[in-house]
Amino acid sequence: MSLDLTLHELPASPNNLKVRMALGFKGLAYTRKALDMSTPFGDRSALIELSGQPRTPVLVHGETVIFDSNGIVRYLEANVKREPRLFTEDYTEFGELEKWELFARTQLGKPIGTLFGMALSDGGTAEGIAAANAHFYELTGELESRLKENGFLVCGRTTNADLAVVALANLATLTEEQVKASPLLVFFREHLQLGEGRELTRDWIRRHVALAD
Ligand SMILES: N[C@@H](CCC(=O)N[C@@H](CS)C(=O)NCC(=O)O)C(=O)O
Repeated sequence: MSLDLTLHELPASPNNLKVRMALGFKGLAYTRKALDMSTPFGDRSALIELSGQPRTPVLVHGETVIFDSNGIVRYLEANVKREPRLFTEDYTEFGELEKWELFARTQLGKPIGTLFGMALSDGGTAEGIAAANAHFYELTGELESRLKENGFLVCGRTTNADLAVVALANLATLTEEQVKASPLLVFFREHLQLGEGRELTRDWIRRHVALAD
């Protein structure tokens, strides 16, 4: 489906990956514009002028500008292309779906945020890295049990719950090819692992990340 869609992104970032998986899942073609990162924190002026805030992802659809990854996915579903669905009509399931979005942001995001902090400062300590991995491993245990039922987090199919959690969990399964352009991702490839007993999680990440290609 060809529409006037442009994604302003930081290619290595989880929230941007979430939106690219959503666009791929819905079969929407779009233009990618990477943030200029030639200075340490990147030049945010164009992004701020465009959307009133400094963070990626920002999606432009014709004259409409949308920021925040979950906001963008909701916008796509409600206004651009309903099917295939990333949300649900069911009231209770919708609540479950939003709980997993919150799990990504408030729980899985914690050890990942700690590692981002380390990568962006002094590289952290071996103890700090081990503690973040132990926390991450405990949380992915919840995913592995959940995926045993039918291979998805809610609704028995791909939803934004899967995309939100995969976007972060993917940092533990990065390939050499995927980290080529980003020293930050090299840090994750070297210092974050899924560990043993996470085969369903590993396969579920791989299936969903492929949507972004
Ligand atoms: N709530 C926002 C968070 C956006 C956000 O934190 N974006 C990060 C990338 S994942 C960003 O732009 N980081 C650039 C930076 O601060 O260097 C969303 O979900 O889109």
